[in-house]
Amino acid sequence: MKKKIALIFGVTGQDGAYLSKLLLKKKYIVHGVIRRSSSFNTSRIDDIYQDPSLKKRTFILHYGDVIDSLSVSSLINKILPDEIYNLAAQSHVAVSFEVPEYTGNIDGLGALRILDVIKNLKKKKKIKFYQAGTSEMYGGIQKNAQNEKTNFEPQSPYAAAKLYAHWITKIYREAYGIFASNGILFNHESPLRGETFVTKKITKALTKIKLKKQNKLFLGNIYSKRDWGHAEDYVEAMWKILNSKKSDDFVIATNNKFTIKQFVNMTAKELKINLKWKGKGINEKAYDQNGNCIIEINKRYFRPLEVDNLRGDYRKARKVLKWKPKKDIRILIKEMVKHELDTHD
Ligand code: NAP
Ligand code: F7E
Repeated sequence: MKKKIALIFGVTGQDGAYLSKLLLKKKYIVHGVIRRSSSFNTSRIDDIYQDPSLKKRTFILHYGDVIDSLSVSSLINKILPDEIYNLAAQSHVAVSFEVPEYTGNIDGLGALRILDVIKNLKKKKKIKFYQAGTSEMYGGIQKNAQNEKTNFEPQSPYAAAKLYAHWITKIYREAYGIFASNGILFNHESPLRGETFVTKKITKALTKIKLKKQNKLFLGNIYSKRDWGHAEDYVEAMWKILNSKKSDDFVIATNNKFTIKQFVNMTAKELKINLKWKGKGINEKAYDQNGNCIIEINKRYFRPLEVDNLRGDYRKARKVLKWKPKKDIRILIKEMVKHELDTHD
């Protein structure tokens, strides 16, 4: 049987790495797009790298960028993949307030650039398209669990850009009959998570504090709530979305939410640190069993607008895709802490 061909934009990121590994296991030929960088940016995929001198490669990397239409078009025309996964993004919400135009260009227009090439190729090859949407699009003050019918109320340049990508995907699906689907993924984490996201920051810092290699961790708003899943489960959902009968939009989540403070407490417990919280607001602090202050709040990490309360209702994915999360927050924290203990320098 002919092997399926996938093209991943954003292959060097957390999800790109897990998705590549999943697709290789499923016997795909995987093409990944990497950006030119002055230092190596491939650490997450080094373990599956295949030397270009190898004859029958199944994992092939190309230089490109979703803000460069020429590279997007020439890569798609050359590879003619069966499936395209658009994971490319400036994915940090707080950073998007610093670089809003850049974020809009990558996270919003990036999707359009890919979709338009697919549209023009339609007669030559039917390519399926996955757009990496986000729970941040819901934003606002949400009371109930969010599903595919919940209104969007983005609260950051990142979320606004992703919402453009969400709608343009839907528009190209409906206007041109392209198999183009949106995943609306809630936060998902792993040992491969970027260092500045809160779960990685917490697991890394508390491990270092435990090992006496760091004194203190500074955090922002510890009362926002997130629905955290494991990236390994979520890339499986991406694949199921593109291999479903019909293109559509799906919420992928766990339907459980925790505050950042609860995540801190669970991580501390895993590391056998006895935490005691004292004070309120910006003066809230956490102390270890020896009375050392190891966590403080710093205004620097607060955002101009916050998304307070996210919890995803993934019933549609469970019914249509037969998908459900396998790893809960406790397993996630265990894995992240183990990784930090195993790799600390
Ligand atoms: P990530 O670790 O930040 O990875 C982002 C990827 O996009 C990296 O490979 C990055 O390359 C690449 N990229 C950035 N700008 C690009 C450009 N101009 N052209 C081509 N590639 C570019 O993000 P992630 O956590 O894996 O998330 C994957 C996708 O899902 C993102 O679109 C994110 O916004 C979205 N998402 C994530 C979550 C989550 O909780 N993780 C939830 C919902 C949606 P470099 O390595 O060179 O920077
Ligand atoms: O923040 C609070 C912060 O940066 C989570 C991205 O993958 O998921 C991610 O976006 C919460 C926020 O993730 C710190 O204010 C407190 O309420 O880990 P985060 P995010 O903003 O939810 C969505 C679904 C995506 O699509 C994004 O691409 O934690 N928080 N103190 C902090 N956050 C950070 N980063 N650092 C702190 O010190």
